[in-house]
Amino acid sequence: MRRWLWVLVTGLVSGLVAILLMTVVSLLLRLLLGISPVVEAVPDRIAPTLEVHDFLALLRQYGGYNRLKQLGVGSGLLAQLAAGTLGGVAYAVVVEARAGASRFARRRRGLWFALVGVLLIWIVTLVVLWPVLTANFRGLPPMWARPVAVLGLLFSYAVYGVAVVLVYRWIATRRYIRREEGSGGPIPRRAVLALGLGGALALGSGGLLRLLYTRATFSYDGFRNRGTNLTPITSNDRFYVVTKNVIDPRVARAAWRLQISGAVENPRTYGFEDLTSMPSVTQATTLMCISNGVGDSLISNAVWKGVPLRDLIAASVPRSGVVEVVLHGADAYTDTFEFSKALEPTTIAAYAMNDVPIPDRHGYPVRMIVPGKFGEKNVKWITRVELVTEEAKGFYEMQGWGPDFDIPIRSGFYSPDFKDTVPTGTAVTLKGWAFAPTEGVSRVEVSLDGGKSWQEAKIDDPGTPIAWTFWSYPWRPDRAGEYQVVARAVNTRGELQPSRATSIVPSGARGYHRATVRVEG
Ligand SMILES: Nc1nc2c(c(=O)[nH]1)N[C@H]1C(S)=C(S)[C@@H](COP(=O)(O)O)O[C@H]1N2
Ligand SMILES: [Mo]
Repeated sequence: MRRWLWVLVTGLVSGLVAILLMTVVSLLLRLLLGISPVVEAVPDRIAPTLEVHDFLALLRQYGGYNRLKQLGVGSGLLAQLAAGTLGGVAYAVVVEARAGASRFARRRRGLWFALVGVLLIWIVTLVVLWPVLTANFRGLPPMWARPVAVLGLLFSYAVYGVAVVLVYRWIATRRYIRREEGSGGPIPRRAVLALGLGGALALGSGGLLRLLYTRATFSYDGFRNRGTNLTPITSNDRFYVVTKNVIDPRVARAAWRLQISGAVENPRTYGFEDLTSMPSVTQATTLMCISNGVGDSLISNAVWKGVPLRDLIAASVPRSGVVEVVLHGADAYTDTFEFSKALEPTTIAAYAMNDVPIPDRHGYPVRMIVPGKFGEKNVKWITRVELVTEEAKGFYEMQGWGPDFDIPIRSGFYSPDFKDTVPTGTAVTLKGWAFAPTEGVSRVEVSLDGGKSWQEAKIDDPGTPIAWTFWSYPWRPDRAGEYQVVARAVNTRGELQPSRATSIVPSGARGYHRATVRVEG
């Protein structure tokens, strides 16, 4: 009995120390080489397989995407810790299974068990995580990203396996375990020392986690372009942000490449300077997330500079039968759009945003700009454009979003702040934006009576077919009361924004932005 207790304790301590060491190693690999640790890759693997309603139910249940991400990684870390510790116990049991075995026999059994165990877990991991192993958060070219991830995983697991073996051997000296059945003894000093080492490793991984936490997207994912002082061009620090990642890529530009591949005669790979030395276009383009509810602010507009995708495609000579392009990000995010959209002159591989290099969170060094398509199609940190001859589905489309990803005619108020009360007789200027890709806005109308009557608003900034319009409507309410103000837009084809409200899922919200202005006398 006593002997088995020591076997278990020694296995437990060895497993714990080893898994903590592996955690430190995998976090270092994440920081330095951009290799996603298992705890990050697993949620990434699961997310697109969730059905959109289940996905949203989870978001609601756990209080949003950020909470869910934290929960995913947090519980993953705990599960990894538990599994690693149990692995140590299993190792100990296997090594000590036969009490009378010689030291060499034990060692051989232990080595085999560790070797087979590590290889098995590695292979299972590769099979399960295969689709997301293309992620490299330092932006390694696609041809390197997966092999590096595969080797990185093997290295982490090997560190664990070797550590279990060595720590176990070091603690399990003859004095404690090798002794005859039934003998007792104090807690092995080496077990205590090993636990101390485990504590140091725990501190180390805690430090690394804290460092990674400061870079995590929790603080800015879902950032909205809010306020009563919107401008036609959104500054980079106010541009809305949406990302699937727990920690966004930090692409090393020197290593980064953009590959044009798939159904092409001439696959090509571009470095950053190759792109910037090509003829470029500069255009204002408005981006809006499919999750932007009516009256919400996941919408922004910037001036993007880049190379038309069609120039890159032409240089690679597409084969016949191409129907779509699949875009791949450094974070293993993918999205797709029709080949015809890829050939439009305003679909660009952008490398500058409002005259500066694209900030990390918006897709440095290169992101796709796909005017009039929901934000998700505008893939950030892009590393590969793949031409395909069969329909494919992107990250969110797999969840069941769509099938339509064209931004509908939309409009909204951004001023005044509807929380404030307006004194009777004072001037209030109703201000808002309108967006009608890819026709452009021709007119905006405002109602002060909940939609019974409509007046034409003044266009302050006409925008373009692919960039929003800013408008205003001066008003001086002379009677106290609650006014329901409503806005709607008309595109240049004369089509009126549809009034029927639809939910965000599956193809984005529609309907009029209505707000209440309280006027007090
Ligand atoms: N690689 C990659 N690209 C991505 C995403 C992502 O998670 N990974 N999110 C998409 C979504 S859902 C939106 S709405 C836009 C947001 O772009 P922004 O953060 O620059 O506003 O990026 C899209 N591109
Ligand atoms: Mo989005």
